[in-house]
Amino acid sequence: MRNLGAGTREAASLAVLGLGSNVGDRRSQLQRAIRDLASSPLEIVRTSSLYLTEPVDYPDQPWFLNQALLVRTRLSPYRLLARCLEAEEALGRQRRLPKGPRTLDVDILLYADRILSDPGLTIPHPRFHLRRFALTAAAEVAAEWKHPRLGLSLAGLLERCRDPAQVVRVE
Ligand code: PH2
Ligand code: MG
Ligand code: MG
Repeated sequence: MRNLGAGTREAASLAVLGLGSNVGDRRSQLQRAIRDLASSPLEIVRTSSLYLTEPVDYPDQPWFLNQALLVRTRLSPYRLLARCLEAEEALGRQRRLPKGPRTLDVDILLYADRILSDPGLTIPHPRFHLRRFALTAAAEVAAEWKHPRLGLSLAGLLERCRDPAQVVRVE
């Protein structure tokens, strides 16, 4: 593995992370996740408001608190993903049901202008541009960021979003 420690010449990249929680004390879990992520080789540039959001895909579960982070990091997309999964595990996430209830979910929504479609990692996140809960928070921290596949800004995608699921700003 490449050494990404002190002295690396790797340029830092911006990324947008989507956080969600719908089990336990959602607000404090998101706060803990942000503290945990900030202690990794990752700088948190902007933090969105918190949004109380109606569950999508699998409706029979509690409402989520969702939030987005604009971060700057020298971690590669894969190492950033590993860091996101570690943050989930630190909060005791168990995966009983795909898309079901969880203490913490951390997804990479965007990573620089990268497009990746690997079995373990798709960037941009394949559905976030269709989901009001993800787009609303992401557009708050990076409104002008152009989606590299779709060529539209997050603000523009949010304007076009037809997702009827409710999203309520709570801060
Ligand atoms: N995450 C899911 C499935 N459904 N719904 C909302 N409102 N917020 C989420 O974060 C969410 C979801 C799978 O990751
Ligand atoms: Mg998710
Ligand atoms: Mg996830």
